[in-house]
Amino acid sequence: MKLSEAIKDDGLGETVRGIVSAQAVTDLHTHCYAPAFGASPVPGGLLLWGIDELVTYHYLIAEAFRARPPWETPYERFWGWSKPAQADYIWRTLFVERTPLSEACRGVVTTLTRLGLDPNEETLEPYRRWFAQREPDAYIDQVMDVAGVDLITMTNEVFSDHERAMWLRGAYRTEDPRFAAVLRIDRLLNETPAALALLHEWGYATHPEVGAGTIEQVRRFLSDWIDRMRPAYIATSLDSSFTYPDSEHPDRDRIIRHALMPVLRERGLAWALMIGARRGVNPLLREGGDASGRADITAVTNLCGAFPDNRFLVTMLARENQHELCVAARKFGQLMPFGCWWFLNNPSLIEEITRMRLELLGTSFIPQHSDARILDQLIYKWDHSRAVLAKVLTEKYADLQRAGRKVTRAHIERDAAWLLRGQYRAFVGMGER
Ligand code: FIX
Ligand code: ZN
Repeated sequence: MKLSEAIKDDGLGETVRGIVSAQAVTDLHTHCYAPAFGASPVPGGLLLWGIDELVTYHYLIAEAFRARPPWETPYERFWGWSKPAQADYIWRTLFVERTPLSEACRGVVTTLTRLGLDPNEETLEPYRRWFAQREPDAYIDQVMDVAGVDLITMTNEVFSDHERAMWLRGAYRTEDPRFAAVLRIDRLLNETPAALALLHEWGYATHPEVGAGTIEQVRRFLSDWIDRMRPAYIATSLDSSFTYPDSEHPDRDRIIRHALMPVLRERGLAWALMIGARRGVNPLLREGGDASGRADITAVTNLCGAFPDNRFLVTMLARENQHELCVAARKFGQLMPFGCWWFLNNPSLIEEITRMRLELLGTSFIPQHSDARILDQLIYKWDHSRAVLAKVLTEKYADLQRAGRKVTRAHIERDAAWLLRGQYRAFVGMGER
């Protein structure tokens, strides 16, 4: 087919699917780590990979407690088991005794299949034997190749003692070109007094009363960690009650206004706000115990209005916030909606949200991030999201052709490259690596 030739409607779906599948993705948000941070099953290894990690993903733990409620399998009993024992239990409960229909279950199936394994085994032993033959560093290349991911953005928790110590001792001094760092500062904004006390311990002369001196120290802390991590952006997840301006949390308000915003602006970095998690609704489920809540979009529009020279990457967890986030983005060019986060990362919701974003924003948004916690999940998260993106794009191209505009292969390639890779890189000012 010639580049300039419009694609006939009957071949459109296949062409779009082919292009979207072949397009390399730059993944904006994951919890995957470079191997320099250590890898599972070595204790303390931050890079999680392999069958036992895949099957004990917190989404699946929560689902296992629905299949067998806590009066059948008490939480303490489950947490007392080793990781392989937990994985065996989840496999039996969700994949053998029941049909693995949920998105998280299907994800394990897709991942195994795309790795060339048969996902119909009764036990995990055959998979364990296969994974035992992999070595994490080379396996990262294999997973990135199968998933079609060219860069994995990490989430680097400066308030985790374990991770912070690794950065301080230079475990990651030689940057891994497959990964980008992100300075994640949840505690500073969500538990400000405790975070300021920690900063004090770490040599920053903060004071519990947030005055000019403390603001100066917080700026120094942020700058030091920007220098150390060289992050693609700074990130925070915020409760659904987040507001700005914030008279209920004056210290948080002051830190955002006088420390975070100026430092980000000076360093040319975006702030990623992940809004709408309600943490610890069921602490007995540990990582799986967080829920979602509807947030107030005026926090986002007020930030954009107050800081016109700052850039904001925003994802919101509640389905109810998606339309107003698109509307807000139409008002502020410095606001970039991204991803279908967590409980929205399901085909039906990705489809709805992506369609709405295309209709309201054209291609000026970042349709998805994987949020992979376990390396292998990159495979299914992107496989499933690409399929939905291709479906929605096909529908939109067909509408456009019906309206009289020719759509060529080159147009589709340009759009896919921008949506899956270019937009994120351009927004955060990431050069070609
Ligand atoms: O805060 C976050 O980055 C969330 O994505 C995670 O903490 C959450 O547990 C998750 O895995 C969602 O997909
Ligand atoms: Zn995340």
